[in-house]
Amino acid sequence: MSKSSTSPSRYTITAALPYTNGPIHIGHLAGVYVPADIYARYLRGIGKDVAYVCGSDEHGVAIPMKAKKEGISPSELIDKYHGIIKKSFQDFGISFDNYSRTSAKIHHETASDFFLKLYKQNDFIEETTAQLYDEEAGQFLADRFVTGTCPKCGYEEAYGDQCENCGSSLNATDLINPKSVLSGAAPSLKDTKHWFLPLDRYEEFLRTWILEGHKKDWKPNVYGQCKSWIDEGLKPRAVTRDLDWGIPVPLENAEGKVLYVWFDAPIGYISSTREWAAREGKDWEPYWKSPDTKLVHFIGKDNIVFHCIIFPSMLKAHGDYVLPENVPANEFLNLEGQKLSTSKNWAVWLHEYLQEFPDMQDVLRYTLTANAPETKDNDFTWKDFQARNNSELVAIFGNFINRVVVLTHKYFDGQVPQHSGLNEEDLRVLAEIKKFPQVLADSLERYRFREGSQELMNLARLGNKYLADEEPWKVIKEDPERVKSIIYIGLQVAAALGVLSEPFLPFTAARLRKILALEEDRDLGWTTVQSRETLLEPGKQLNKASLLFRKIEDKEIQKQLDKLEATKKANEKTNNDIMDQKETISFEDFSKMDMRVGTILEASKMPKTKKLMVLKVDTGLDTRTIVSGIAEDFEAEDIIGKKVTVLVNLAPRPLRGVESQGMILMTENAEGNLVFLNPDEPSVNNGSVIS
Ligand code: B3M
Ligand code: ZN
Repeated sequence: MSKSSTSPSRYTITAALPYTNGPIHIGHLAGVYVPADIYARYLRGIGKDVAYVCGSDEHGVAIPMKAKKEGISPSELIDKYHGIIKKSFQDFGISFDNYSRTSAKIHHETASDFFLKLYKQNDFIEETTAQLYDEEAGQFLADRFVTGTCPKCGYEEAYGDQCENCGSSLNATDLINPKSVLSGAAPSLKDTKHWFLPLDRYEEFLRTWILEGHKKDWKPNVYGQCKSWIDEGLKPRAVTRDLDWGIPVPLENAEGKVLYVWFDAPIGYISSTREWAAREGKDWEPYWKSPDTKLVHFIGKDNIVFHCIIFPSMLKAHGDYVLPENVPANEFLNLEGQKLSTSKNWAVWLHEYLQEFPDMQDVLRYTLTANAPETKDNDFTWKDFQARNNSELVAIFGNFINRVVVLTHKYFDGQVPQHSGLNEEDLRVLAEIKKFPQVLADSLERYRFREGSQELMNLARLGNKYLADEEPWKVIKEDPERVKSIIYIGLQVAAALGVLSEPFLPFTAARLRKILALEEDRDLGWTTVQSRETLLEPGKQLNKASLLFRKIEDKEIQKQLDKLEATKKANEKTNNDIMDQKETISFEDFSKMDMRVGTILEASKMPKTKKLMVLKVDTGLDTRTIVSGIAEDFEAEDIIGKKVTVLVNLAPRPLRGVESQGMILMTENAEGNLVFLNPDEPSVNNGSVIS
């Protein structure tokens, strides 16, 4: 394949380190691990030097929180899920060169050294500031220990360090109405010393490197998020925390303080590379410091700010590292129309899939790639999974291979026939085969894995259609010589599939190469599919045919749907578990609130957010703007004219640049969907006081 002379020879590919607070599910696979694996396998296939690294992310507040919930220690929790995650990746064919873990000694050393270098270079601001503190729990509230309303988008379950709705990175003190996850109390403020990375100092560097340098080659969803953060102004971010779980800050007078998980975790890519290089007897530094290394981070969209703004600023400050060439973040995958949720068990867990669909890793790989949320959130349905398998993998790819191999055994004792001449259609098919390595490379080099998977299926279609058009099972009666050419051509397509399918369908490719007895053919690869005249030489003895895919029956899909239905019922029951009553208030406390009946006059979704809607509400007192987090539950046109209950004397607050002047009161139904609180008597006028 024609590759530009400047294309790098060495690649470091990283995949987001999964938290060891739960197993891997299809959202992780579709967003990060399957596309990264396709890319790594492809690059190896074209002869590149690849380090594909990952590992478990074992620090951060999410770990002790989950450990407490499971009644075990954080160490027991990380060992449990590190084992489950690592094994499920192996069994699913995610071909990391190394899968490490951030509790490893080599990572503590690497992260501590990294921190100390920046500290000694005065790259941090050391400051004592007032941080959120839970008097009842007796501890500071960092990250997931506190939730509140995101000041950027109004999402009401934002964490202290990040808002999962708009992806913003936050300081806990930014949250509106913060609440301790430990005690439910409103936190107080208490002074504490931390070290801050002054991101504002890197604004010019980030503008040049990203906004000018990667305007064309970074995905619009990634570039857009970076631009809005940089344009909104970057602030210093604390890179240490008051926690007892994590990497101790390697300084005197820093007892009880650890590195912030998002400071240490990306350094985990470097320590995983070091661990791999030590094991392989390689030098790790070229993979992170050589200018002819291409660094690519595979992540989900909620990790963009950490991989495009914070970690690159850290690498820049350190001074001798390369910067990521691309960060092709995917959007989110939903399941049967609902957001995937670890806490609600609304997921297809990888380790469970592998038990319930043994030897069908490639069916899930293919379905998740063909429907990948590359440019917008997408939905996984079990019906589609069945259709992708039955109508494409079985009916096209598998059917073609089985036919051509069975007929080779039936007519030629399993030997590749020596043809006596090729006609125009035969030559056209041979020419088509030669185009596919470049066609696929063009998709994969641009991280378009969905497109690539469909191009691969087009190669299978080419073979399937050729065979169906040529009908060797009929021609054999009157022209057996012709059948030699037909089967010869069909087998050349099969051999090309045995090579080019490997990045997408590694298990299938291995089985196919075995059927075609191609394992010993060491030099048959991506470039030779294009350059070599004959991929399968006449006279070569094939192994016996075996089915590459099997049909998935309706009852198997129904079993999965029933499983999700049971989860939904269990969640409804939990939803109905009534939240404890809040602390008692006085009548005068209550009487301070001024609630009125209002009517929604206008409604529109707020751009670039998932949950927010901007409403114009007639409160009887006036017509005002109110921003409400209801966009995932209602369409704008459906709520115009609706009577609502409005808290009219709530202090106005800016949400994503729009001033919200009040709050619409909502509650949830049994399915967890939002519903309005409104008078069931339509004659109640706007402005009527609720008391
Ligand atoms: N552990 C995954 C997440 O935010 C996080 C990625 C770290 S990559 C350095 O879900
Ligand atoms: Zn937000």
